[in-house]
Amino acid sequence: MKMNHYTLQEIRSQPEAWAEAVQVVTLQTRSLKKLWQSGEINQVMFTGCGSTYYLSIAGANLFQQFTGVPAQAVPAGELVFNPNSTYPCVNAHLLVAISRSGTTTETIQVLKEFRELRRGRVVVITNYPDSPLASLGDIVLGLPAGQEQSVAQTRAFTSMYVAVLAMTMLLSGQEDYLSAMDGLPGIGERLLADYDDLARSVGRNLDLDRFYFLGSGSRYGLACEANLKMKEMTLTHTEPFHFLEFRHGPMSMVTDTTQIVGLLSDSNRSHEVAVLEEMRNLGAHLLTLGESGTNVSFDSGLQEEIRNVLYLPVLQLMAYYRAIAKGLDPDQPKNLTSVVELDL
Ligand code: F1P
Repeated sequence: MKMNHYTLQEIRSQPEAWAEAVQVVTLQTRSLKKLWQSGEINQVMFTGCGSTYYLSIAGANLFQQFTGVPAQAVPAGELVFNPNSTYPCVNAHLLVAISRSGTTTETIQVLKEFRELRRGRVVVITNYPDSPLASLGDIVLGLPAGQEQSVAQTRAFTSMYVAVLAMTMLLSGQEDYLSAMDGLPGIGERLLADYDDLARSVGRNLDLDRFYFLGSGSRYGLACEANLKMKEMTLTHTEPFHFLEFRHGPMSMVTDTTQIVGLLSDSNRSHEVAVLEEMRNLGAHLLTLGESGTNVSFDSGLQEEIRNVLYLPVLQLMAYYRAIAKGLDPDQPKNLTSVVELDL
């Protein structure tokens, strides 16, 4: 079995792309601040497709938390085909369009219509700064170090996520948090080395037949992304939930072949752990990630929201190892292409 998959190289090299993302945003400080202060922006929309829609969920949550401006994430396809029920009724928007390729048809269509209707200003975040989508942005955060060969997003996703995080810290005036982000790549590299064995042992346990990823607040979008990695790379039934939501029905699915992955916060740790303990009593296998006292402990010393990207590398590795254990090719997931281009 081929072991030098692109996917493994991309997962392991992603911390380098995080450093580029912080630098790219920092270099665009003036233009980002000028756009943000250019006029009363009273609604921020994040959009993308698949992984980049989940990134939008994570980004919108953080952006509203730190700037106080209402922010929401909508799949690009919904903005194209259901604009009246998705665009808020105000027009002073900032649209943040996120796309690894910069060629996804729905996302490009959103920007074309957004500009035609003069709904507001646009920031494009992409790994291909010369892409068609990038040409439609007022500001482009181009992240070429996040480019990848494999279909399922890993390095690309986290490079764009770090750019969203850095932009959020910049526009909310948290320059100290922005400079603290320089520590992320080194911590990411340590986690990838320290927890490779754990990721491999969970990934190789083929008795597990369903995975649930639990995350709340700014971690929910990341739980969605980890869920998608597991689907795309390993063809396993997986679902993401907000922690407390899991009790309201989905817990009926818990068996002794169920893996529950908890993206634990500090701020709501006790309520989140209570859910996990109940599921352990139903027979579920647990894997917890967080700053400390967890199976995967970051020990980062960083402020809670700055370290969210650290939840992903070990979970990406786990999906990779499960794909290998199942005899699948993680570089080329079944039924998928790296970009969806449509004739709209
Ligand atoms: C969007 C996307 C990915 C998905 C798959 C197909 O691509 O839907 O999120 O995982 O790779 O393409 P992009 O707009 O981010 O390039």
